[in-house]
Amino acid sequence: MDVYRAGLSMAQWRRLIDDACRGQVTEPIRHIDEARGPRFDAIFVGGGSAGRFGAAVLRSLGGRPLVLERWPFLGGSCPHQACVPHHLFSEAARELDQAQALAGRLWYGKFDPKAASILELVDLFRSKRSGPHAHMNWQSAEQLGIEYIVNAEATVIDASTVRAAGRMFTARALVLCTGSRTARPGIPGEDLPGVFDYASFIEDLNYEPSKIVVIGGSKVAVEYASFYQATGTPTTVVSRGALLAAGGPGRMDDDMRHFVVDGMRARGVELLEQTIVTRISGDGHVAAVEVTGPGGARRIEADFVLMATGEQPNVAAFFPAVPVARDADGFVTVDDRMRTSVPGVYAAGDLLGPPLEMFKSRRSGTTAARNIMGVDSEFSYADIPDFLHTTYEVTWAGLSERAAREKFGDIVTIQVPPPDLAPGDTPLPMAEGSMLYGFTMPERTGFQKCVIDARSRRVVGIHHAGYGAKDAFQYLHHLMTRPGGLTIDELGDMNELYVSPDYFIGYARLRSSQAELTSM
Ligand code: COM
Repeated sequence: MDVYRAGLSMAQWRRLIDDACRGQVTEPIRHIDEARGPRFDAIFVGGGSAGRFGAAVLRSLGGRPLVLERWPFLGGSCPHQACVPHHLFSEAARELDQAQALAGRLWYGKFDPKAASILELVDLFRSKRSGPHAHMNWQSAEQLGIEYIVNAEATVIDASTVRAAGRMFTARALVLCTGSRTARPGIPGEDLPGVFDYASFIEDLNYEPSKIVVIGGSKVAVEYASFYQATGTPTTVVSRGALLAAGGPGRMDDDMRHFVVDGMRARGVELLEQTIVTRISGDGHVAAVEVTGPGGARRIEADFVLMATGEQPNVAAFFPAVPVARDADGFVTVDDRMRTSVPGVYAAGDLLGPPLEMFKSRRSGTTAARNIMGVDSEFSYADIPDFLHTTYEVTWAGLSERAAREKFGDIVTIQVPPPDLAPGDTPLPMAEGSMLYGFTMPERTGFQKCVIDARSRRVVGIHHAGYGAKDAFQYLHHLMTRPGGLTIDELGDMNELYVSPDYFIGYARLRSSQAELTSM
């Protein structure tokens, strides 16, 4: 189907995408300027964040990109199965947390777990997700002028040739951005009906779970378990190691991690750490998860299991035709310019491995595009701000207190609540999103810590569990990583919009007149 210059409306795009997702439109959807022939400056194999943003930048720099995508829309897994539904569920988790905690108080009625349906929320997402999809297709065509083919599998033939929609396309550079999927560890029973991953949970759920086991200890495990429990559905997390250990050490601060994990436990999530799943059992449908851990062997009944067992890259479209070097987990290795080991072939997005975050995809795609167009550009994702959701938004950037001590020796911290007070002793931190907790359950308002190198006075780590600090952190991280960094004195001279979710500006002002900084 040729949609070039067709000027499809959002409603037309939505209908077309919905029909294609249902299998009613199977032909490729082509937005290509046929008059210019099949030769491009770069072909982006995969139309997620990396491909879409990379193509937009390449075109801005005067190049001709082609994006090839197997789904009938651009934007990738983010709006379809990953980030966007996750954010919907996290917002629900936050609201439900308050509804459970304050049940029978203020305007909250008795909490009815039957009214908080996981299936209903998944259905809501499924019924409306083509709205964002349509926007991506419309924007890419109408505002960005990107040429693309969606609803078509691409096969890479060699480092400059790709076949898609029954035709051959060539380019002087390829950008591989085919994403990743959940790695299945090979646990007996993991293929039983009722065992899902974050993608099949969206695609296939057709019943209301009543008892859930989440397998894994990373972000996905923590996020989905928090949501399930917040709906009132009893949830157990089984993790081989300590929960969220992959975020640290050196990344997630120990005190913040404890606040987060203790908070999950306090809300009723059963956490089994250092525990191995030996078998998932059931007759025609999952019925139990068998585990062995510090307490011995145990059988946990469940009618729903979520595999949150890490990711593996999607390489079938290009490997081994283009034999790029890969790491021990199969992810494609690149340098800071996103160049793979094969000349002229770049890679971007989730294909590069953790962290699997959308901004990393966008920036790695745009870095590849710039370099292809001769604009020298580097992107290192070793030091990035990061976040997850429980019933809180949990955000961090820079170093944990422990890692900062190892690196700089003399460290001061600004911490709320301060280390000498228990969370329930003070209603702080309290801000938008936690005001109601501040006056009812002060131990639930949140946690924050700013880590400062005492000698240079530079802020080297920021950590926040609460509501609404992501915006602040993305800008603070930029300031922290400028050549001169961000000092406590500069932080204290900013104008805070009281009461802002993190207390760093006000507290920095209370301390920044000190010649010898002390913690608070
Ligand atoms: C975001 C998808 S949901 S993209 O990064 O805008 O392509």
